[in-house]
Amino acid sequence: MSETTGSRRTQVAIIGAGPAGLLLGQLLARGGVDALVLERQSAAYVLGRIRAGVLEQGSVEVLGEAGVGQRLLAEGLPHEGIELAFDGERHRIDLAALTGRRVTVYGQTEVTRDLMQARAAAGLRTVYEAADVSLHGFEGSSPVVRWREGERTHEVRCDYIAGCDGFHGVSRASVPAGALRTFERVYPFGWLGVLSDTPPVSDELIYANHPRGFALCSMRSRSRSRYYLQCALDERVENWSDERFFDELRSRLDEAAAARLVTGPSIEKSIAPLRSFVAEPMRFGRLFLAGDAAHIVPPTGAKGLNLAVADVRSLARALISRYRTGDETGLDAYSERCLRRVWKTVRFSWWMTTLMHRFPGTGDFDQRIQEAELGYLVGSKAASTALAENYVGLPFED
Ligand code: FAS
Ligand code: PHB
Repeated sequence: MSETTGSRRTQVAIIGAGPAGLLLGQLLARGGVDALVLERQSAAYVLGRIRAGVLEQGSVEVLGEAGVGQRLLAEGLPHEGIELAFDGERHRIDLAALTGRRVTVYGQTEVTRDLMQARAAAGLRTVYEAADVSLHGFEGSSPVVRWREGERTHEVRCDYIAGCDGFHGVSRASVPAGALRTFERVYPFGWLGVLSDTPPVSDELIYANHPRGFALCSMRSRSRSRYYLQCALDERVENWSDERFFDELRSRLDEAAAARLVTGPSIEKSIAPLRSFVAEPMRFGRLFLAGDAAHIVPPTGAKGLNLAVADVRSLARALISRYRTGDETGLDAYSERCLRRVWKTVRFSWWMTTLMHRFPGTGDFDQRIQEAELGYLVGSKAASTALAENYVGLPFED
């Protein structure tokens, strides 16, 4: 029988210690707002997940504002272009020339590590391995969050709950049925990803559209590469030796890139499904959803993590304003403001996925349309600029 220990109090209970939850906690702390972060997994488990690799310029600026930009600025790799490969050739999209902005390659794992260290250094509390987290009373004015640590049940009373617990979290699942409208598209393929301590095949990212399927050459540093292959939904990681992976990657690259590919033992290998998903609205009384808890994009546009940063930036500003001045207009505008940018980014990620992947059962007509769009894209400054301004990140609204 679990026993309930004393009830704590905080201003904001944050569910999830991924990048969204930790960044929100960091921004709130700098704004004088108290928050408790509750995470289902251990810190080591959270750091062990290999996810995003590209930060928009706006995300870099927000992480700087949060006081966790030092290592990012020292170790992050500024990238001023990406390459699109098709028909055996590579075409550079000059992001900086077309938009005046750039992206930075810096792994999500490192962002999360920087946020974890900053939170610990400030003596701010994160409960890891919080089991059976449950949300209560967020439709009223005194929400309560409960969880279990071993045999003990704990609870915290708060003013607001931030659901930063990802796609499979408890927050969105706690919203009353019918109060939520969801939109979803599941893609008929996944991404098989490999991390290896080998020098990247190119200085910039290569997105390849090939008859055998999509491939992406990315990196984490000048000595650590991140590669992805489009794969069937029923693929299993154990069917892919390192040798088979790199042979298939080589077959999807142009000759020059294939010749430069340095292979080495994989230090991580995983398959991720691809989906587009949006839940509307992103607020329910005193519960606010942010990041993957509210939306999912296929990683083709490198947007998942960056969208989470944008949500959290807006929510932190609204909560700080509410506590400082009592002004709740930011909170009231949060959902509609985030969703305007979310849907534009969902569109871009869907477009990039549709453009670069081979869809099973695609007819000849659709194939020719894809080839024509690629040819137009790299030959038109207007079309390349449209890709570039989405890739470097759309402006924040507030
Ligand atoms: P996260 O899922 O990162 O964090 C949510 C946290 O909440 C997790 O730590 C989880 O353990 C915790 N949690 C869940 N349920 C809980 C509960 N009941 N109680 C307490 N805590 C709970 N984006 C890119 O831009 N590029 C990529 O290449 C890319 N690859 C990805 C691969 C995979 C397999 C996945 C799943 C996502 C990928 N993404 C990628 C998207 C990813 O980077 C997310 O956008 C990013 O992690 C969003 O951060 P959060 O919203 O914090 O969600
Ligand atoms: C990555 O490095 O993990 C990465 C980069 C760009 C993407 C997706 C993933 O579009």
